[in-house]
Amino acid sequence: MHVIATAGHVDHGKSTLLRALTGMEPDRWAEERERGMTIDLGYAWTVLPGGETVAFVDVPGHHRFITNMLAGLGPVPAAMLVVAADEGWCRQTGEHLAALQALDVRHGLLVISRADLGDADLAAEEAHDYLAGTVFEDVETVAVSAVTRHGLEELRAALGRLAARIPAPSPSLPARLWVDRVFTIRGAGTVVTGTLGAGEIAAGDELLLASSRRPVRVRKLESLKATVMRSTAVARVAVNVRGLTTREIRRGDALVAPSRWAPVECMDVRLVSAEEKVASRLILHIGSAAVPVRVRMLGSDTARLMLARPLPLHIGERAILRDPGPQRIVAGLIILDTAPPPIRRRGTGERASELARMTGRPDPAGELTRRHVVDRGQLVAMGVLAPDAEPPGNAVAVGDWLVHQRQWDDWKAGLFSLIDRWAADQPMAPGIPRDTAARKLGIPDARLVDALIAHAEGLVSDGAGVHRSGVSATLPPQAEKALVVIIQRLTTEPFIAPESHDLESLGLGPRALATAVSSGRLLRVTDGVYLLPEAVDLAVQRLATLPQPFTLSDGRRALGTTRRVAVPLLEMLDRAGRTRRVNANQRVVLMAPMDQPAT
Ligand SMILES: Nc1nc2c(ncn2[C@@H]2O[C@H](COP(=O)(O)OP(=O)(O)OP(=O)(O)O)[C@@H](O)[C@H]2O)c(=O)[nH]1
Ligand SMILES: [Mg+2]
Repeated sequence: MHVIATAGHVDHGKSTLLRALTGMEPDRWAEERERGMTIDLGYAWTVLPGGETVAFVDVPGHHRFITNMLAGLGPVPAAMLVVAADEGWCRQTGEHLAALQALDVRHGLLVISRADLGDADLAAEEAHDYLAGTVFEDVETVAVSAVTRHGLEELRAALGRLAARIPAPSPSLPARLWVDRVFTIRGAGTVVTGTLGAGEIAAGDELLLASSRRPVRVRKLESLKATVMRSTAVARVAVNVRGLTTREIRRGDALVAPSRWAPVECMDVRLVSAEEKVASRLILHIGSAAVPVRVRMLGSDTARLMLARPLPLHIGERAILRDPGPQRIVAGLIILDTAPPPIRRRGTGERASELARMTGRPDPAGELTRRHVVDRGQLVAMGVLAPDAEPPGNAVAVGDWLVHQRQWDDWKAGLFSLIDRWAADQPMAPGIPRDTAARKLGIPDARLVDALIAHAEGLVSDGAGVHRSGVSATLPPQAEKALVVIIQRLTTEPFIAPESHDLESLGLGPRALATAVSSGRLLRVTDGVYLLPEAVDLAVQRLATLPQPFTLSDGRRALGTTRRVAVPLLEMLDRAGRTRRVNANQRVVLMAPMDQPAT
C-alpha cells in the first residue's frame, strides 16, 4: 500500500478529485458537506490499474485548519499538490508546498484540477515557476477535470509511476503509528486510526502509548476496512486497542514499538529555511502531533526546543515550526540530538559549534565521542543504532554499556590513582568499595568497575574492596605496637579479654580492631570482647575436662574468666556447634563440630 496526501489551496478541488478517483466520500462530516469545505482529515483509497493500492489522506486547504492539514501531511511520504486551472497558484498552495519541503516529502504529483474551468497549461506553467528550486521542481504534472473525468486515467497511470518511485521504508525500522482519529466501536472498545509511517504492527502485539508510556495490546487490526493479521509501513491502519479509553488517547499521540523510541522533551535541531527572526514560543508539528515548544537559539541556524509534552522522535527526523499567531510556518527543522547535554551558562557557543558539525544522519561513533559513555538502548531509542548492530569501532562494550575508548583509558588511569590514594589514606582498609570507586570516578554502573579491573593488570576486587594485588591491611605503628602487647597478654591468659578502656588507652580504636579481626589476628567474641582466634579450640578442650553437662559457672571457672567473657564465648560455641545447651542452665561439649559435614 502507498499513502498519499492531498495538498493545495482551499476549494481547488482536492476532495472532489478523490471522490472521482476512488468513489468514496473524503468529507466525512455533515458540516463539511454543507459548507463544501474540508475541515478535518478525510480518507479514501483505490486500486490502480497496475494493482497497487493507494490510500489517500485528504487535507483541508483553508488556512484556519492548518493544524489538521499538517497532521495529515506529517506522516506521509508523498503528496498530490492540487492547483485549480481557473485560479492558479494561491497562498495556501505555497504554504502547503513549504510544509512538504520542510518535512522533506520528495515524492509527488502536480495535479491541475478543474481543467474544464480554465487554462490548464497556463496554470501548470505558473505552478512550475513556483516549484523551481524546490524538491518538486521536476514533478510530473497531470491536468484533470473531475466533472468531465478528462485526465483521470492519465492521473491513475501517473499515480502508478509515483507509487513505483516511493521507496519502501527500511523493514528494520521500529513501529510508530501516528494517531489521527480515535473512536469507540460498540462491543470492541477503543479504535485508533493513523498512518503507520515505519515498521510493522501485528494483531496481539504489545505497543506503548507514547504519551504515557503505557503498554497497550493490539486486539484487532484493520487496514482499509479489512481485517488483517499484520500491517507494514507505510499503511493506513485502524487498531482496536485493549485497555485504553478514548479519553486516554487523541490525535497526535502515537503507538510505538516498546524500547525503540525515547520520549523526547528536549532536543537540539537545525532550522531549515527559517524566517529572519524566530519567536521563542512556537508550535512543533511532526507526524500527526502539534506540540507547543519553547525555542532557544544556540547558533545561527541551530536551536534547543523544550516540548510541552514528550514525543517519540528519532535523530534525523524532519518537522515544522509554526507561529500560532499569524498561523504561519516559520521554519522546517532536522532533529540533531534527542538527548542533548545541559548547557552551562557560558556554554552556548561551545554547543553551537558542536551542533554545527552534526548532520542528523545516524552516527553511532560520533554519538559515543560526544557522550563518552552510553547505554546501547539509548542509542537504539535515538534511532542511531539498530538493536542488533555491532558496537561502533571506538567503543569498549561491557554488557549494554558502550564506553568510548578514551573514556575507558581515562577511567582506568583514574582507578589506579584513586586506589593508591585510598590505600595511602587508609592503610587499615586499603580496598575501596567498588560502588565508592564508581561514584568517585563518575562511572554510571559499578559493573563497569568490575570490567575495568578485569582488564587491568594487578588490580583485585574482593571482600576488602578494590585494591592492588598483594596489598593488605596494615595498622599504623602505634596501633601495631598495642596489638602486639594485647596478643602477648592473651597468650599467657587466653580468656582474660582486655577491657574496653584498656584497648582505648593503648590506642586500639574500632577501625584498628576491625583490621586486626579481618586479618585474623584477633577474634571478636562480641562487642568489646576480643580474644585470640585459638581461644575457641582451647576453650573446648578445657570444657571437655568438666563433668558433663556443666553450668555457666563451671565453665567460667574452668576457663578462668569472668561472666563478661564466659557468657558470649559459650554462646559463640553453641552457634559454632562446639557446645550444646541441654537445659536452661547446662551445656555439653560436642565431640565433633555439628556444622561440618561428616566425611
Ligand atoms: N467544474 C468543476 N468543478 C470542480 C472540479 N473539481 C472541483 N470542483 C468544484 O470546486 C469546488 C471545491 O471543490 P472541493 O473538492 O471541495 O475543493 P477542496 O480543495 O477539497 O477544498 P477544501 O477541502 O476546502 O480545501 C466544489 O464546488 C467542486 O464542485 C472540476 O474538475 N470541475
Ligand atoms: Mg476538501
